[in-house]
Amino acid sequence: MATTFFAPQQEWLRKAEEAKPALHHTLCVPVRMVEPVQDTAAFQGWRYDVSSLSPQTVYERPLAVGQSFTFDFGRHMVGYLSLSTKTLRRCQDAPIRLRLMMGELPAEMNTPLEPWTAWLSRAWMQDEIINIFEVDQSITLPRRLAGRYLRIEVIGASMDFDCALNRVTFDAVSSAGDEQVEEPDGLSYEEHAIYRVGIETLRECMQTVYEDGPKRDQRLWAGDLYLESLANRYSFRNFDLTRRCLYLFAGLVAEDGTIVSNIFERPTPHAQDSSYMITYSLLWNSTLKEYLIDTQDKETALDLWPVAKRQIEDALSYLNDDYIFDIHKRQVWIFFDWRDGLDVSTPMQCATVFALKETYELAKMLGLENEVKHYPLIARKMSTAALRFMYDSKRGVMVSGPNKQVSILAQTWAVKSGILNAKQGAKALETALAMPHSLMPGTPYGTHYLIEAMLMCGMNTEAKAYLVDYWGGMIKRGADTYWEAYDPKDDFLSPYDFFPANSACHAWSCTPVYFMQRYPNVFK
Ligand code: RAM
Repeated sequence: MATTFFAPQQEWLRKAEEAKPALHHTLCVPVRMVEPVQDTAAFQGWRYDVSSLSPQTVYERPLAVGQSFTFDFGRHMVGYLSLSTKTLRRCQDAPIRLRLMMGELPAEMNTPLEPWTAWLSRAWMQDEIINIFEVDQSITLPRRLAGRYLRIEVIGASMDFDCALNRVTFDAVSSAGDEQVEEPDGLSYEEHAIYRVGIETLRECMQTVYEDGPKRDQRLWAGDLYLESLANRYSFRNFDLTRRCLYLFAGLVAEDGTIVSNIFERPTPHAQDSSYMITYSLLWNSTLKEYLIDTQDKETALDLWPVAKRQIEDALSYLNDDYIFDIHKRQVWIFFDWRDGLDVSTPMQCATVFALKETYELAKMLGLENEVKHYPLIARKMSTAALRFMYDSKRGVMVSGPNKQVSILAQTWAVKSGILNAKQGAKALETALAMPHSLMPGTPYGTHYLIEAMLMCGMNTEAKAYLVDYWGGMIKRGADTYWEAYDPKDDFLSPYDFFPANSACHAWSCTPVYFMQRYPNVFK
């Protein structure tokens, strides 16, 4: 049997299994038929217009080669598609061949996918060809799908008989179910929409783990988990799901005890090979701390405490004699955002300080601070080093790397870690935001930390305006759920080199839910 770093890993996996939630099912049917329209003014160049057909009229039409129908279910769904067919004339003498495509956004549905230029698998796209040998039956596609739109094209049919689609249904699943959550008071119409879309995003991503994106990658990432669990606190309050995810990561640590960045549940829970990413390993500690705050479940936190300590020990092994996190010491993935060209050295220095403080807090809550009494001193020395080597005091901004890059994320993590105080932080954020060449985040994940930093620095009006503009911008461009990547200046931004591969329902983007509930005085 493979050796494990922590003796109770099997036990932890068992506890994770015990906490697996049941899925709630909702039967959905198409609400209208739509027609694609190419439109340079629309997001990514495509929009849907309401068709003159209704689903009912489509169900009465004989299927003929060349027909194409697009059903709009009126909401984002995650689950299983069923369709049934019925004979209209004579009897079936040949199979019917259909090309199906399910998708989240109009452009994803209508942009030619070949040649496939993304560096992720083409198979994430939700198109299938099916052959129906038995009309008058219902079939359910085995693949779990995510999206709002379904296109059915008829690519093979016999002239000797007529049949029609009979009914198209979708069994939508989520562990959050249809449960309605309380909304904050006093929101404007626009803010209300921003909040609702955040809730829908989280609901769709809450399956038997907190998934990152139900279309793609359909798995549990530690960084996404951190933000999802914060939004869950203020909405569904399903803390068993958080506990399950914490245990899954603990049960599946790498050979050296580090938390892996992502986990698959099926066929049995396992980690992606060599998926070590130190920023996410450290955020796992924060997730555990926040879980303890939410639940007071000391038993779980004590059980997992050695894992948290191990993450800090690992991070400290990168420090050089100047108390600088040396990003070149070992091969390591340091992720803060998908923006190309982001220098991660300063954000990483700050993220380590943040993790030291968070883990120390956790220790205090567990009465174990004696075990980690050296943490505060290391955090102080690292903070001093950061201010000495990474802070441009003249301009009042954090800089990163040999080219002294000014990025928004270097400022936000300096604020989050407390390396910059509120006054310095406000100055750094304002300066960096005003600089034409400072690097902006390219995802709602990175933007989350910007909003958080603004709020920590008392930039309440700016934080609110930024949030409303950024997340509201997605809604104006047609979002039912928030997207994985979004840059108001670049509709085609894709971390994967081809925008249809982007996920349009992405957990890490749901955090307006968190902000609007956590800061009621700002958002009202
Ligand atoms: C994307 C995932 C996930 C994120 C990682 C770093 O591929 O969808 O959301 O955590 O990147």
